[in-house]
Amino acid sequence: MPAVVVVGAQWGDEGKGKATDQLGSRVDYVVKFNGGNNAGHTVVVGDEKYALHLLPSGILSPGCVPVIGNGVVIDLEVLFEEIDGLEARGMDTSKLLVSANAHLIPPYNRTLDKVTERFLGKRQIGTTGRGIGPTYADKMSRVGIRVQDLFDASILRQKVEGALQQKNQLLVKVFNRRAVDVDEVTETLLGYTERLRPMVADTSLALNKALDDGQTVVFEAGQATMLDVDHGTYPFVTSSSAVSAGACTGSGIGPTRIDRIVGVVKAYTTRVGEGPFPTELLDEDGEFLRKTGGEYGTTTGRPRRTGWYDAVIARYAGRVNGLTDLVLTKLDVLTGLEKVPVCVAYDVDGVRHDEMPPDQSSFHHATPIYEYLDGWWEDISQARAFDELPENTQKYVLALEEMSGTRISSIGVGPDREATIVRH
Ligand code: 2SA
Ligand code: GDP
Ligand code: MG
Repeated sequence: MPAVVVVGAQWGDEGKGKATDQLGSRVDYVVKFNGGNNAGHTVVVGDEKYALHLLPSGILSPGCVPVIGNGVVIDLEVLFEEIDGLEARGMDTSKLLVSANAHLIPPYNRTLDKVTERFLGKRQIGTTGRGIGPTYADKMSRVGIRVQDLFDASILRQKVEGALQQKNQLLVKVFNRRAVDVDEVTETLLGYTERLRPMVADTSLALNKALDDGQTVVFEAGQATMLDVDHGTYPFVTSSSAVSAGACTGSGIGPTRIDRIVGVVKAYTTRVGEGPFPTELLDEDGEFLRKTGGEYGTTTGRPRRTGWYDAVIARYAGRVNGLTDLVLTKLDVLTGLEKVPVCVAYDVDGVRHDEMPPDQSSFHHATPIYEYLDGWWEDISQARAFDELPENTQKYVLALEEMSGTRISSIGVGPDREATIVRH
């Protein structure tokens, strides 16, 4: 399996971190290709729990080279905090490679993210407040600051000055804030240069060479299909390419190099932040899923919105990502329900939609059409083979597979690395 992409098939937090980590022992490189420290991946190894934000999950596997690709936006303060935190727990972070083309999140973009959300009031997106949107906007507007700019102080200063020309107007005149000082920002960023220098590499070249040599590379998406800036529920999305194609633009490999595209999907659905969510549960079933599934943001601690499995979304994710297989996670969370509803289609103003409606306002009005599957009561967390699962659990998995249109290759029955059933 030389090049594998792992993407979220819903609205994030499907367990991509665990899915990537599990491939870890057989993997030479793990690449983060989009997003920044808005992401939160929790990986449980024995009694230890690791929350990763900027570092790819491969950092937890000895021998694996973690890579931050050009498509990522980096908050250097957070990067070094995360590195220090892992080193203090005895993890080796010395192999980390960082693309010279990745963009930096300057402190003023964190401020802009937060004040813009406040300004939007009821129309807010519910961002993580980490400066992600403003930094990708700067990249597209060609006023972004890149990793390589740190190595020329006068260029860096010019770029910060250029970016602040517009932003200070906005901060002072619209948001009633004080102007940001060019020298202060430049000095703060330069303060990280020497620590970052040894990690900076031509990551596109390194990854292509690794693939040429037959090594295994896993590309790990942050966020998910329904949060993708093109294919998600725009404008309630993140600002990067979270679908499989983003692995190419965000790391500098061509599409022909990819062998396998794994979609990670929860046995139910969650979403953090604002935006439409047809199967959302605002009752005690929703609370049951949140409590039993521990559905609170890994980065911000926000309670996640919860709902039943949505097969329309899974089929859509299969299509826009070109999924080869699905990893189904958190099946254990559904134990103890009499019936488990699964959304098979939507009703939009009296019309049945088997596929994702092409326009956003229909999706806002979509109500789920459910099929009700039989539940199970047995503890499944110790099962390690498909036929060790209760009959109704097996039927649930097979029904999801059929409705979602993609083969389920692995099933998560607990947070731990070992709590997994691999299907051959
Ligand atoms: P942003 O900050 O600009 O990317 O926010 C835009 C939308 O994207 C959503 N988003 C996420 N949704 C789920 N999980 C994410 N990561 C963290 C986690 C979230 C947390 O793993 O738990 O801790 O709150 C993530 N990152 C971004 C966000 O909610 C907005 O809807
Ligand atoms: P990611 O952003 O997709 O990596 O997912 P997160 O780490 O934000 O959220 C997934 C959560 O579910 C984490 O706390 C994982 O430890 C946990 N998890 C992953 N797989 C399973 C599973 O099969 N069962 C249970 N109970 N928890 C799981
Ligand atoms: Mg997460």
